[in-house]
Amino acid sequence: MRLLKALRREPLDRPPIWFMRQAGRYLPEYRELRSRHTFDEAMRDPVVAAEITLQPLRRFPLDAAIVFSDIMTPLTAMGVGIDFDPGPRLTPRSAGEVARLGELDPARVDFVAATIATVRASLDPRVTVIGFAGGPATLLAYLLEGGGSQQFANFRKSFHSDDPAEALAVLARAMRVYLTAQIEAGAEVVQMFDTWVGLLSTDQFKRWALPAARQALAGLGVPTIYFAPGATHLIDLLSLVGATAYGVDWRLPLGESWRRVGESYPIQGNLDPALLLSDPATVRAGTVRVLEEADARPGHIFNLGHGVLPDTPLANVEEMVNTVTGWGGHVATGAFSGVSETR
Ligand code: 1CP
Repeated sequence: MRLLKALRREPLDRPPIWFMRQAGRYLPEYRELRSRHTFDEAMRDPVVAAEITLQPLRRFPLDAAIVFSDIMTPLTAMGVGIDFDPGPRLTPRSAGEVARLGELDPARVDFVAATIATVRASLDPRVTVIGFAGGPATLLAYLLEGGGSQQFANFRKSFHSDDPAEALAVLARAMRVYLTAQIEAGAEVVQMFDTWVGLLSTDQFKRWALPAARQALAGLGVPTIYFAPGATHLIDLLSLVGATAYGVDWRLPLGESWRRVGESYPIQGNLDPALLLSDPATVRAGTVRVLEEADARPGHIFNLGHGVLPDTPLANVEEMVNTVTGWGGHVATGAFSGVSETR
């Protein structure tokens, strides 16, 4: 509820909070479940995947649940074999081979839809369910490299020596189908993670990655969030993606990111996940700084600037969440007065 209101830029008593990788290795209960299932098994079993999705919600009063899956999962339904160790490992392909991957059959990712339906049915209706997909450029990066990489040289080379347009169009069409299946199953918001798009130049982004992301997100019928970390050089162009809201990392102060994305868009971010490796007092001060940068403007969605790191102490996450959920009392401007929300 609170997240949906922020996405409409309605005034709220405090910003909504959720955080990327909120279901994951920093949680002892996640590590316990994962000790009994591989990543792939956990993701493909809707009972286990729903349980992992709900784990952070049992600890913290978050405003959203993000389905436990991976950006690479839909590619398996297009015939790409992927191992997780812990990141994705696959046989590298050429841009031409990616262009020939074909369509995504949503029946082959029905376990994601089943997870979303289970999560939606077991959650307080005020908590928003978020579905997600990888950005076409980011998926292409993994497909060309065969996994994570220091330089992503094959990916960057393909923008000089191949025309990646067809490969990106195939991935954009597939992600559109994948996001639509998640929305039909109950996802109320979808986020596109374009983790590696910042490796591209502004010209490459404008010519290739941006139209593909735009095509995947257009007209889905629910609010969309486009997240491009490490892409400060692209920030003035982000709104051309056509999403409802934009996620930004910690590299710029939130206020500056917001101005450069455009004051009329909701903005999500931007606490540095490395700050959560410190101590509760430092976490509180850093969280307050983000809230002050947002300056009580409607449309702020509190989040990290990237995923929570595996070694993050729980006490620090708790301090961050408590600082945000207790923030209403600190609001000095009139923007939120008269509005009360329990979640
Ligand atoms: O238990 C484990 O060791 C597995 C670690 C793990 C987890 C918890 C992987 C492998 N994927 C996930 C889940 C995941 N991945 C979620 C779940 C929902 C949540 O946020 O709680 C999401 C949204 C993702 C998305 C994802 N996967 C991204 C985009 C976000 C980001 O961090 O930039 C990326 C780049 C991936 C690829 C991937 N999958 C896993 C890892 C460790 C990686 C990245 C490492 C690499 O590039 O090698």
